[in-house]
Amino acid sequence: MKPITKETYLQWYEEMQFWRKFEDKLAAVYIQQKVRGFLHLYNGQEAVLAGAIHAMDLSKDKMITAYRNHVQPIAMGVDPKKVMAELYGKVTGTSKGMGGSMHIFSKEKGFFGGHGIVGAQIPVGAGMAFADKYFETGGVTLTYFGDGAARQGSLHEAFNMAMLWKLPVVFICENNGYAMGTSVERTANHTDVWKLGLGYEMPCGPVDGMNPVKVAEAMQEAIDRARRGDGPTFLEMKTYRYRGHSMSDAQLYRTKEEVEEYRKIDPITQVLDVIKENSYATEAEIEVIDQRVKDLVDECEKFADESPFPEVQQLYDVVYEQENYPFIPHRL
Ligand SMILES: Cc1ncc(C[n+]2csc(CCOP(=O)(O)OP(=O)(O)O)c2C)c(N)n1
Ligand SMILES: [Mg+2]
Repeated sequence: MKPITKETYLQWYEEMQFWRKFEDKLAAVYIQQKVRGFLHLYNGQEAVLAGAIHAMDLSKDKMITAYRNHVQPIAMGVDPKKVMAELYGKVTGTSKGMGGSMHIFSKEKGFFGGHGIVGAQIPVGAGMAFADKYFETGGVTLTYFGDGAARQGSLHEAFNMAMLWKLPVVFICENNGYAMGTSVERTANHTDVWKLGLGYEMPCGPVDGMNPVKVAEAMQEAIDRARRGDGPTFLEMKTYRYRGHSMSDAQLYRTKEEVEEYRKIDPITQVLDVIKENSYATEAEIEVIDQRVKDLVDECEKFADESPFPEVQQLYDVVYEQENYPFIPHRL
C-alpha cells in the first residue's frame, strides 16, 4: 500500500471537509428549493470513501454505488462544480441536468452512478468487473451498496457469479445502521452483514468504516486480490449517517443521543486529531485549509446558480426514437 504519511492525513482532512461542506451546502440550497426531488446525504460516511480512494488505481479502477452518490465522483476527479450543477438540474451538470441527485455519472472518470433501485447496482458492478476481466484491462470495480440492499436477491446472484468467474470486484456494504427508517436489527436474524460472503466462500469481513486507515488497509488487500486474478472480496464497512435517509426524513426511529455517540468517532475529527497530535499542521494552516474548502463550495454554488437550465429540445436529444412510431409530439 502507498504509505500513509503527513500528506495523506492533510489530503484526507481537506477532501473529507470538502465533501461534508459540499453536502451541507446541498442541504441548505435544497431548503431554498434550488435542488429538488430526493436528496440523500453522505455526512458521517466519508472515511469509507477516503480510505478506498487511497487504495485505488484511479487510472483504471471503477466505482458504482446507490443514490448517496454526490461526493464519490468528486473523489474520483469529476469537477465538483459540475456535480452541483447536475443537482440543480442545470445544463452544465454531469448529465446535462437530466440525471439529478441520484444519477451522477462519469464514464471518463470511472464513476458509473448513481442508482435509485435498491440493490440494482450490485450485479451491474459484477458485470463491469466481467468486462475488465474479458478485456484484460487490469481494472478493479468497487461496488457499493447499503445494509438494506444487502438483503436483496440480486446480491446473491452477483456473489455467486463473481466467485464462480473470479471477477475483479470488491463488494462493499456501507452498513450505516438503517435502511430508510428500519434498523438492521429489525430486518435480519443476524446483524453481521459480512457473513453473507461465507455462503459463497468469498473472502469477507467487517471493517471500522469510521477510520480511513482501517478502510484503506482492508481495501488494499481486497483490490490486490482482485487485481492478481483471485476474485472478489466482500467488506462490511461499519459506519453511520448523521442526517436522515433523505431530506424528508423526520428521524423518529432513532435518538439524538445515538447520533451524538457516533459524532464522537467522527472520521474528520479522527483525522484532525492525528494531524494535531503529530504537529502535521499548525492551527493557522488548518484555518487556511478550511477557508480553501469554503471558497470551493461557494464557487460550486455560484457556478450552479449562474448556469442555465437545459433547452426543452434537449428532452428529445438523449432518447432513443423509433423512426416509424406515429405519436412523437415534437414531430407532429
Ligand atoms: C427495489 C427498491 N425497493 C425499495 C426502494 C425504496 N428505498 C429507497 S432507499 C431504501 C433503503 C435502502 O437502505 P440501504 O441499502 O441501507 O442504503 P442507505 O440509504 O442506508 O445508504 C429503500 C427501501 C427502492 N428505491 N428500490
Ligand atoms: Mg443503510
